[in-house]
Amino acid sequence: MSTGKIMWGGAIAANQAEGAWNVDGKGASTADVVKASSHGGPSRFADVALEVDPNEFYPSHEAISFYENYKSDLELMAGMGFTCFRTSIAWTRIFPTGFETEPNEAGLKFYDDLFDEMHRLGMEPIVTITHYEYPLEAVRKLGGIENRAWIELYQRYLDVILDRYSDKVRYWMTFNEINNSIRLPYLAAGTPTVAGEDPKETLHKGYQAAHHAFVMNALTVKKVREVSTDAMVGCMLSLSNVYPYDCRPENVLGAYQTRRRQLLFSDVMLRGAYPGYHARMMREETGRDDLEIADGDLELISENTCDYLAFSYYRTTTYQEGAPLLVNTGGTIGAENPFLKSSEWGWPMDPVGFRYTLNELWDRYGKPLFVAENGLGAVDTLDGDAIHDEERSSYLEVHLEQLMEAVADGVDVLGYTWWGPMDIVSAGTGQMAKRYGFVHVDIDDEGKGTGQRRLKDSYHRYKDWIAQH
Ligand code: BGP
Repeated sequence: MSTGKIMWGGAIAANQAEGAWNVDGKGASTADVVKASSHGGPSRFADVALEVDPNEFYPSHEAISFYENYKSDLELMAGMGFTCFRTSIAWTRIFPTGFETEPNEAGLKFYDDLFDEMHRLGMEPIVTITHYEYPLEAVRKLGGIENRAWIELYQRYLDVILDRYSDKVRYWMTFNEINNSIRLPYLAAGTPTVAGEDPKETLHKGYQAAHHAFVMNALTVKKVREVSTDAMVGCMLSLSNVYPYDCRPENVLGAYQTRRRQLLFSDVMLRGAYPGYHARMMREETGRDDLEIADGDLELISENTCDYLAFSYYRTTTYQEGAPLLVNTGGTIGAENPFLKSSEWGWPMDPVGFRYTLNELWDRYGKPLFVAENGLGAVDTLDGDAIHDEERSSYLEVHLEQLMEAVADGVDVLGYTWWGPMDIVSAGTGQMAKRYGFVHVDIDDEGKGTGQRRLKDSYHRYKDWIAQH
């Protein structure tokens, strides 16, 4: 049963909201060289040129200028009664290339001011240490986190931010949706595409990147325990769920095996060891048995497990033997579920699946859960200054109802942060048109507009919900 009050709020990521991509000493991140794409188009993370082309438009460069507007934006969030707010620290505001030995004070100051403002408004900062935004210069030189050299760079970053913010931040999350490191390697592990590379080799790099993430996650837990008495560290995974397409035993087994490709990550970071199925899974996927594990890694992982599990839940899909299985920013995509309606971006809406997932994860780990992302990306239509976004309000309310059913089932929920409480840049496509916000932001897919903020009908619906809970 939930031991305390649930924190209600919203979640963003530095690279999808702040803009100011090269201001006050910030260096370019892996997000800052990713162009926009369109829904259904090719992945914007394939073949990313690791340099900024001055003639190109990059959605992260200005985004919604949260770096400049954070005080007024947070006021709007507080207006809904938020008791928490999730965002990430942009690694390259602190270490512009990732290699510096001294941090960038202007970057440190920004997050000091940001966290102070959150506390002033009664919102607990929920901080993602890195959210799809690795230092680009380090990626150019090292590749992604499949290169063990990243552990030293991460430790340096970790020491600075924990020493600086431990008195302001009580809820840390390490790597955003780190289970995407195997199937969205550039996005989640900073791994550049290598033209013509054997896909099995790419997958193996993902498993190696995952191992280094497990080590860095453990180092985070170790450091937080050294510098803070009441702070908690969560691992953060993309855990939208997958059902068997039907009662055919092969589909039931296949769904479970697909689910364990995601739960492998939380198994290691919450239970402290590689599960027995890992070796066969990696061998079958990559053709290789080997993984570079240094002396002490497994002990470190075993002794420093996370305090809670943070995850994103958007939708569910199904496993049908022989049907293609893909992964995008919303999670796994398999065969269509005939019982579910989908959003305009093709994301099925499944509130009962949300209750199911909360129970599944609570039963598996027995550790507090934090819903770090849930939300509906949809097209908004302005009616003068009004936006009657009934579908978004309905998505919110039916999912929150099912969250409360899970709490009644005995699930311990720490908090719920709606993804994109104000419109921000989509990770999957770089669009602004895919709007999640309760607050409309007048910026379009080309980065044009007044930036004006307007309250949508859903703003008041979430406000009412929070007031009643
Ligand atoms: C998750 C990311 C977020 C967010 C979300 C929604 O993968 O953690 O960054 O973007 O997906 O996805 P999208 O923005 O593609 O709609």
